[in-house]
Amino acid sequence: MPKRVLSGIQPSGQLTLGNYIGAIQNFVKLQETHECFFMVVDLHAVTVPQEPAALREQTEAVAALFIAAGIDPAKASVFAQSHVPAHAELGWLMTTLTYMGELERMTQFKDKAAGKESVGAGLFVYPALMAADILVYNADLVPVGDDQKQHLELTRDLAQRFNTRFGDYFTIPEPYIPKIGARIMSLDDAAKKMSKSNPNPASFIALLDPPDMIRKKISRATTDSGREVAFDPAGKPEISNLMSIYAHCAGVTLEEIAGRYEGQGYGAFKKDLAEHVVAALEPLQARYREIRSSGEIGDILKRGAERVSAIANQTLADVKERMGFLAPR
Ligand code: AQP
Repeated sequence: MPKRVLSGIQPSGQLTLGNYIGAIQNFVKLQETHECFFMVVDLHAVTVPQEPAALREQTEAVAALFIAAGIDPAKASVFAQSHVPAHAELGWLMTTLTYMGELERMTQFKDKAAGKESVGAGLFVYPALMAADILVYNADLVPVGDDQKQHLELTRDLAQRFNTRFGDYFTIPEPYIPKIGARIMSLDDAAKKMSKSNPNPASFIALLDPPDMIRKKISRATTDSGREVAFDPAGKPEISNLMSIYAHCAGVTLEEIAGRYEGQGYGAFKKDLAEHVVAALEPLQARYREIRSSGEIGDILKRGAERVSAIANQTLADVKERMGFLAPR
């Protein structure tokens, strides 16, 4: 039996190069060897306020970007989280197994709540819903960027907790994190990860940014002092981040990049980097436009939800039985 893979992306803004390198590129690879489930996690997106029209548009856009990036709906199930109600119900059950202290320790919550006057309770409990997303399919492997590692640890703890209390049932999922590019940083501040919900659009490269905008954003990206193109995340975080992006988009190693720009300074490096990013994204953007204009996304999502629902509903029924819920007649 091939191992089962589950992952998701929030339709909370325009997908970035960080989402692509940290997550989607691995989705595309894994579909060749694993049973894959990739979802647009719309229930997570509403943990921060969303305009209804924008949420609908972004949900379709994320699904279309999955396909444009190379996910084949004949190989992998692509669906919207809210189309499979078992996620929300198991999410509640997982919330009841989660301790406040565990949620309070989540760095993503702390980052997103920082400086806000009022923060929705959904943002606080979201890791329990994420645990349900994974456990409802008994997934073996979860391809994510580095920022999701802590949430995955919680998922593993919750699965173990459930198994201890109610008898062995859940598979304990493993993270699958890229070696380079697991955390692509902001273009304006290498201390922060690149994020689609960052209000400053110059901080990220969106997968659908036009070529000239990509060139402009990269030429204005912050760089460390000095002029040597060298990979040193502690000493040269900005250049190291740009080098990781270069390595992914051009398909070369960090050593090759350092060798290529020896003695040339940052200018030539950034100029070439922009062209590699543009070249990597152009075919994806062309496919995206085709898919959106074909109007296929609704059907792809419908078929995906139909395929995965039987598994999710069975897990939910098993879990409820183990927890002592009376079965409906
Ligand atoms: N900067 C990043 N580098 C590498 N991987 C990243 N991911 C996100 N940012 C980077 C990975 O992309 C997947 C989708 O993430 P998500 O949409 O569920 O939410 P997120 O992790 O919170 O990503 P964003 O872009 O920062 O979204 P917002 O701004 O809405 O919170 C995950 O696998 C994540 O690790």
